[in-house]
Amino acid sequence: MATDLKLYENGNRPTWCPGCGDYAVLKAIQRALHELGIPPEQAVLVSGIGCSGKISHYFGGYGIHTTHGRALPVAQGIAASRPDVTVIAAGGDGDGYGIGVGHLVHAVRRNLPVTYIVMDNGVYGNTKGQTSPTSPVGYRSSTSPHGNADEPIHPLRLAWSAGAGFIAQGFSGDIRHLVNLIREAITHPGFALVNVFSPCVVFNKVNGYEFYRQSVFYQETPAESDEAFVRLLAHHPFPIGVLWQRNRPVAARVEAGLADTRPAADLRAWLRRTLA
Ligand SMILES: Cc1ncc(C[n+]2csc(CCOP(=O)(O)OP(=O)(O)O)c2C)c(N)n1
Ligand code: SF4
Repeated sequence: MATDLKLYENGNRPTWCPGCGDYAVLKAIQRALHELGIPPEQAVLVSGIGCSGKISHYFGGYGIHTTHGRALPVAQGIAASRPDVTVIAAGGDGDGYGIGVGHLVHAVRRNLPVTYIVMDNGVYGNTKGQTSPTSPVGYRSSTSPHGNADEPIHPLRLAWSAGAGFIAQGFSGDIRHLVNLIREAITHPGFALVNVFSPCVVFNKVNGYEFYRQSVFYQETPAESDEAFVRLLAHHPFPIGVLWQRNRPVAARVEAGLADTRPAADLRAWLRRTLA
């Protein structure tokens, strides 16, 4: 391993509530990069808005905190122009499967090398626990006081139907497993979705650690056929692991060598000249 694990931290102390699942996701990203020997200065963490979106504040490499639902457009821009950099995008279920869901579908189709980690807690944690796109039917909150009547988004099915090459699911209650998933996602040559059950211990009293401990099972190998994948997702309890993996051509721009590989210093000089 090339560098000290401490270098993947930046000294900022997370403001997440004690016990929030997002701590485990941050740790897993740091460890995965460290184990892969990717130094922090070769990695960027792009995040959306929400409690989960704060993750980029705590990362020792490059970080960009974007606007709500917009982590993926920014991450894809970086991936298209700097193929030498490891690009990770991260956010919540509201961010990625609500306001940003259109970007998810197109990022999957475009297949640029971005690892997208969604901290799925089934609520809008940051705005005090409203019903989110992955809240179950019947879920009660200030925005669905009589119980949620909307069918939840199934993110893995959605990504798969758009042609995803890599789909994994993890749980904040098992960091070692999550590190392995993120390592595999980063090394996958194309877009990779990692949905993480990451409990909000303050607002979601239904889908917490205990619920997921009882509700997940370890799937050791990706599904071998479309039918097997569909069967896997219909399963309750929920599978965690790499559930789907196919190599698809990465976006033409990168593959054709058209991506901009000039060193950052040249780019800065070019920007200064252009803006002068
Ligand atoms: C355009 C826009 N609309 C609404 C908001 C208010 N807002 C901030 S965070 C958030 C929801 C976050 O939920 P989620 O993505 O699930 O993240 P969590 O806080 O649960 O990690 C909303 C609606 C905003 N910041 N910007
Ligand atoms: S409100 Fe929920 S999601 Fe936000 S930091 Fe606290 S536990 Fe985590």
